[in-house]
Amino acid sequence: MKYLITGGAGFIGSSLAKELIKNGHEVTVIDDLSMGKKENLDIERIHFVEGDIRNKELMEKLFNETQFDYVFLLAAIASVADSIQRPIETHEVNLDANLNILELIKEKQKNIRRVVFASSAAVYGDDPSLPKKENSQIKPLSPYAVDKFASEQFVLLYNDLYNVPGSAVRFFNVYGMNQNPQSPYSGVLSIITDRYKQKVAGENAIFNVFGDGKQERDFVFIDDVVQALILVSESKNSRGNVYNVGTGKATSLNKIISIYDDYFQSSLKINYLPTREGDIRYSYSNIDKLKSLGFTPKYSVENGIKLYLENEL
Ligand code: NAD
Ligand code: UD2
Repeated sequence: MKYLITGGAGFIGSSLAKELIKNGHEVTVIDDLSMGKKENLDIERIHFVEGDIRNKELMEKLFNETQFDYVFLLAAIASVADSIQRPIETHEVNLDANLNILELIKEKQKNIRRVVFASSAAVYGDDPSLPKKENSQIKPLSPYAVDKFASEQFVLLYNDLYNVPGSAVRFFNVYGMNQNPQSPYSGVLSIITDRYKQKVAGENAIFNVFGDGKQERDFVFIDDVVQALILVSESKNSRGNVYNVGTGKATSLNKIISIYDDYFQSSLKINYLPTREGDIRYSYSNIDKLKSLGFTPKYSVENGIKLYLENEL
């Protein structure tokens, strides 16, 4: 099968690409390398296009050249903070470019089997009802979340209106190998891992906890996310539907820190700072809908973190 992954040099996209190649498929990746890295990819076995999904000529050329079976839309400026600083620029990537791609697929990709869009638990905002179900209240609190919701709805609309087979997934807090820790808004586990790497290297590492560490998230391991993406793309019943992707379990940041301390048999220096503005206290998913497709998360946070650290250090 022929696959296109936008944003495929990033954390989740590169892990998906690896699995698809392992399964014998042909994979094309388009990425502008703003956050992703070429080193995340097996460049010999992938058709890599360095470019911006906003570039209409480039996208048209890509869809003229190849008839894809599956398209995964993962490219995004995946930072809430950045979207608040630069709503117009992030909107162009997080919504407009995806709409243009859908239009191109409608016109040029008549045999496409599925388009899968990567949305976010951010669409649920801070409404206190838990766990989050796909039909829970939508309360986006940032341009990022508004664009994620609009893009996923466009994918579902193109499914219903124009017969472009589409599905969407709402990721909770994904962690694992190749997650970039560079920004203060990178996933918290990539930042903790980075601090431990510093400590192991003999540097004076300090990890900042925003708040009391009792905030809880649904941390889902990358291999489970890849499993979910492939399942959603291949299932007949998932057409026209949106799915939470998480574990269905909540873990506090303090518990995460203790799992790392146990693994390393030593404690990281913690600096407790005020709660981050707009931080959500508790978030976790209900994944019954995804389970109905045959999904079972294989990794507890303990097992996922262990595998992550074994690979990363
Ligand atoms: P990531 O930043 O590692 O990957 C996104 C990729 O998109 C990067 O490689 C980046 O270089 C690329 N990109 C950005 N702008 C581009 C552009 N204009 N043209 C081409 N490529 C561009 O992030 P990720 O964690 O792998 O996330 C993948 C998707 O899942 C994103 O859409 C993100 O919003 C969504 N998501 C991730 C999480 C998570 O926990 N990691 C949670 C919710 C949703
Ligand atoms: C996630 C998404 C975000 C948005 C949001 C919507 C990621 C990386 N972020 O933010 O894009 O979808 O959900 O709800 O997936 N923390 C620290 N120290 C640090 C970094 C983080 O204490 O150095 C805290 C942070 O304040 C938060 C928790 O750790 O309470 C998780 O932070 P995060 O940025 O990994 O994820 P989250 O859920 O805030």
